Amino acid sequence: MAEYQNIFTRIQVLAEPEPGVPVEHRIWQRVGKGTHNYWLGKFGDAQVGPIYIGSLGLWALLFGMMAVFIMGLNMLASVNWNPIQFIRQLPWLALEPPPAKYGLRIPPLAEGGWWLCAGFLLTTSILLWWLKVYQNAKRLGMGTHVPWAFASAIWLYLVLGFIRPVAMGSWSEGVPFGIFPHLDWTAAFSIRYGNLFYNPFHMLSIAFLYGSALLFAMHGATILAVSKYGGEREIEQIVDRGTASERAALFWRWTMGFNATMESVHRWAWWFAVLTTLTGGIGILLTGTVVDNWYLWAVKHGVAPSYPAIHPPMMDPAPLIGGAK
Ligand code: 07D
Ligand code: 07D
Repeated sequence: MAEYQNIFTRIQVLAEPEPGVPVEHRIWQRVGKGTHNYWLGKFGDAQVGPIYIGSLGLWALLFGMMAVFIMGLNMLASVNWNPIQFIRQLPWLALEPPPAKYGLRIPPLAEGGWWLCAGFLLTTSILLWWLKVYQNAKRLGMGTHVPWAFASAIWLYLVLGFIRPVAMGSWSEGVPFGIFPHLDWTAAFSIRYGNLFYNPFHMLSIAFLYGSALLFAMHGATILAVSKYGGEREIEQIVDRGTASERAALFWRWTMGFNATMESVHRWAWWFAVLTTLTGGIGILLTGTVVDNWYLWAVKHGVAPSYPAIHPPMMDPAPLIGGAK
């Protein structure tokens, strides 16, 4: 007799692998017949495959692998091709964008040219993967909510590495590839532009990010709590509200006087997630292009208090030290 727990484990029902609905194929076929994996079954559906790679998927993987290869080789070169040091220092290694003196020109490979190549390949890969996601949604007769949510993340990525550098007239504004180096860039960016906390779009992005975590926790917890009444069969509960939905709704009405519906909670989740990166991208695009110093902006608009008059007037220090404009 299996014990039913729904926090960490699930009961695995093993049946013949499900091939999925037939879809029209041109060149590509689904690869494999599908098998079951016990450990994956702990996290999701135990069935693995069949997988449909398709032309878009194949090209996306190839471009992505080339990008990672270029990043890896540049990082390896930066530790004198020593594989031990490469592994030891990996989190600190970087492939940096070109220096400011090159503007938007093509620099030599060793001075940021590789960064441009890797960025171009990574962007191509991500855009092809987006097309694949869109195509999959269409082929399966689904709505296109997943690709549009993904597009919102891609918007922030493009602003960070392409749109804003172009608007600023310099590739040097882009983000380096590297685990800690990209965090250093993030901190330096905030300081350079007078503290990103005062950027209202950073505030909005944070509110949606925190809101996403809260909604995810509330929704996940609610559904698990009513799964003994079949609550995880959400579609059935939308079409024919059963005792699971009734209890879940009542719980939230008792708790806070209002409840989402089985459908609307997913709309909340989608918008909160999408708006995190949508507002974030707007905030980054405005930084340095429209607003040079968010602290001074906040003082001007009455968001932050100015320092007492005992100090000389506060100026943006960046132009004095020759920072990129
Ligand atoms: C859990 C889905 C799985 C995805 C994972 C990421 C790579 C990178 C590449 C070594 C939630 C796979 C990682 C492929 C390897 C090389 C060259 C998603 C899940 C596990 N960041 N960031 C991380 C990226 C930016 C910031 C981690 C990417 C901005 C802060 C990981 C991008 C700014 C912190 C990572 C990107 C910024 C991180 C974990 C692109 C402002 C952390 C990510 C393409 C938004 C955290 C050491 C994660 C950390 C972290 C990847 C952009 C800030 C390496 C791919 C420039 C403050 N970022 N990031 O779990 O631990 O995401 O850093 O734009 O504290 Mg970042
Ligand atoms: C990066 C979308 C692009 C990713 C894509 C994925 C691959 C890998 C591989 C699966 C994450 C491509 C994937 C290539 C595939 C595998 C294996 C999404 C990305 C397409 N901040 N901050 C945000 C907070 C500070 C700064 C957002 C908090 C400081 C900068 C978020 C705090 C300074 C930027 C947020 C805080 C600073 C941000 C990111 C607290 C640093 C941005 C949202 C409590 C000293 C970004 C407007 C997101 C942004 C951003 C949160 C503090 C700098 C809400 C909670 C003041 C420069 N910050 N931040 O979803 O949009 O990112 O800003 O202190 O650029 Mg911040």
